[in-house]
Amino acid sequence: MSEPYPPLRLHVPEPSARAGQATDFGYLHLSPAGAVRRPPVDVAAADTAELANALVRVLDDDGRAVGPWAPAVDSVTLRRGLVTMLRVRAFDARMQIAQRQRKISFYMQSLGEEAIATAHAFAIEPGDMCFPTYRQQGLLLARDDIPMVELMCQLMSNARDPMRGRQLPVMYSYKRAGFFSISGNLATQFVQAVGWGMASAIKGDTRIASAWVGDGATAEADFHTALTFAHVYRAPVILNVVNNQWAISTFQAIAGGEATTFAARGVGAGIASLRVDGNDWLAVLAASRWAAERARRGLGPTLVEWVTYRGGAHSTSDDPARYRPNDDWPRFPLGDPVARLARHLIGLGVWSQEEQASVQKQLEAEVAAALKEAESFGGALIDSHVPPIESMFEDVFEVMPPHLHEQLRQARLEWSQPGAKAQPEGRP
Ligand SMILES: Cc1ncc(C[n+]2csc(CCOP(=O)(O)OP(=O)(O)O)c2C)c(N)n1
Ligand SMILES: [Mg+2]
Repeated sequence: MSEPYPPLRLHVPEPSARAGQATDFGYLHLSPAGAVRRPPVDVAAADTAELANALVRVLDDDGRAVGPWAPAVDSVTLRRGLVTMLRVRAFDARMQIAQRQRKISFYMQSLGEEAIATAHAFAIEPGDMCFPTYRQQGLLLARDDIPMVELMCQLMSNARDPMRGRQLPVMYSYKRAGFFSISGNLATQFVQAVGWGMASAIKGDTRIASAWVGDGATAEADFHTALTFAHVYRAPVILNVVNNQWAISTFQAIAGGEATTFAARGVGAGIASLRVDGNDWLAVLAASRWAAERARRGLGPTLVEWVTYRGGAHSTSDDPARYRPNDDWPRFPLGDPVARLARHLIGLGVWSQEEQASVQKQLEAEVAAALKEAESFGGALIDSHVPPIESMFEDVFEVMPPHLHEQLRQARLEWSQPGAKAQPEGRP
């Protein structure tokens, strides 16, 4: 008689460590810098299977750029790349404090992930359209035409908020900068980007799309739907998966990153895919250029998994000390993207610790001045600022319909009653 089967059990993935313990980062399966081959842009999707399971890296432990992925990039661009990352970090740090000071209600920083959005911004062209999540502020802060003060006004929903308070803080929107309105509904970015890329091809345009999603959000059906459409129609799109190891308090293994990689999802869907060191500014630049070139040449989509670590809390409403070790980020084997690029530039003789300290000071002054200016337009929570009642009704329809006129009249009347809680600013 054969042995009876044991009772069935489900596997529930767990991170190797929780608070007070030490994470075993062996699960990351890293490749040495320079070890992964760089195929031609017209590679068949199936021939990228090995690349989707390895890790494309350029900067080695001594800060040298090695291997076939080392991009051609001049020292002016490299310096700009580093300053941009420092700018994002300075902005994030100040906004984090501003939330604690009750100047803004909510913030989401990209600490530790700055290389991904900033280097990607250097690899795409004006007119291309990014469909970002809330952690790609680097795409905007890499540009000269987006004033920092305007982002702060958005965070404050004040009189100069380009979104007029109709988006949650952090959910920026900049058509002119190729930055599609951020949606809080995760993974919608993927279907929208593929659709936009398909429309670009249908119109015979040359512009490409860049889609963004986190490790956790790949578990959404939209992610898989987008992959199917992108593959079938060879949509001109870069499919970015930022694997920062966590989805709020949920470890990436729960979204399916334990026994396979997120990049391998792309290969399974017939899409050329790469797994890349997201803390290596040069690797991000090189892989983004490679993917953009494929899209622009009509070779179809590329899925890129950027391996990184969410250095800070998920948002200002989160406390990661409750679910992961505090020293994870300093112990993360791929290090700090800022320190790694700085080391490379110092090695090339085009940067120094002293210059970094002085640039840091300048950036902090830039951020402080922008915050002061933003506050002058009202909106800091601590000032109990209440926007004019009219702003609730204006700019919804091109011409305000009669029923809104009537509601506005009633609202004005109610606000003017004695005992109304707060008096909004009147309008002449
Ligand atoms: C469809 C949907 N489900 C759930 C949420 C709530 N939520 C907001 S952020 C988040 C975690 C997302 O994690 P990940 O995709 O890894 O991105 P990260 O925050 O790490 O950048 C969740 C579950 C949401 N906004 N939308
Ligand atoms: Mg995540």
